[in-house]
Amino acid sequence: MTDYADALDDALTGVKELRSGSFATDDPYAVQRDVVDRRLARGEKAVGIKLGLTSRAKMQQMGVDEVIWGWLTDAMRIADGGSLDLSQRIHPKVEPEVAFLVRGGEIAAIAPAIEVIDSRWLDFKFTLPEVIADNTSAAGFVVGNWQPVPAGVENLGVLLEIDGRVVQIGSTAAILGDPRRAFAEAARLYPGRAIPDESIVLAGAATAAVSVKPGSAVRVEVEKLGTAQLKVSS
Ligand code: OOG
Ligand code: MG
Repeated sequence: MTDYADALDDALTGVKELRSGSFATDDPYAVQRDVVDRRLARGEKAVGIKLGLTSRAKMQQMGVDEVIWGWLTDAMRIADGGSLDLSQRIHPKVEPEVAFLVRGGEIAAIAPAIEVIDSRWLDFKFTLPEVIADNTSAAGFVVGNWQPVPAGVENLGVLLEIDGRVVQIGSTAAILGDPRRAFAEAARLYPGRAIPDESIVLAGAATAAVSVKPGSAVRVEVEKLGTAQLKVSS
C-alpha cells in the first residue's frame, strides 16, 4: 500500500502518468488517505471534500458507476478569475460544479464552481479503486461568490464555456437529482465526524469534463448563482 501511495505521489509531484493495472488494493480509500497525508506533511491544509461521479454524464464518460469522494486542499484552490498553471498538470480537464460552504454540519452558502481534474492514470483510464486511490483526480477548483441557498436549486441551468463558446450544457438536476443530495452524501461519507465548519463541498460535475488548452479562458455559469472563471496558463 505504501508503494502504491508512493507511486501516486511521485506521479503527482513529477507530473507523470501511471498505467492502470500497476497496483492492487482492497482498500482504495486507505491508499487515498496515504496519498493525501503526504501532501499535508508538505504543508498543505485540508479545506473540504469533493464528490465525484454524482451524474450519469460523468459515470458514462468515465465508465464507472458509483459515487466517490476525495480531499480538497488549499494548494488546489485557484482564485475566481485566477490562473491554472499547466506546468504542474498532466492532462487537465474542467467541469462545471456547485460548491457548498459548511457551518454547523449544514449548508451555509452555495456558489458556482469549476473543478479541475487531472488523473495520474494514463489517458484518464482507470478502475474505480484506482480513481479513488488517486484522490478522485482532484487537481484544482475555483469557487465563485458565496450566497444564501436560493429556493429550489434542483433544476438550475449549467453552462461550461471555453473561449466564449458553450461546450457543455446541463442542469443541477443531473447531480443526484438535487445537489443538496450530494451534500448529504458528503456528510455521510466524511470520515469519523461532522464536516468541519468553513469546509467546502464540491457536489460533482453536472456535465462531462472537457480538456483545456494553453491560454484558454474557462467560464462556468449556473442559473441564479452566477459565474466562476479561470484562465489557463500558456
Ligand atoms: C473522476 C472525478 C469525477 C466528478 O465531478 O464527477 C469528478 C474523474 O472523472 O477523473 O470529479
Ligand atoms: Mg468533479
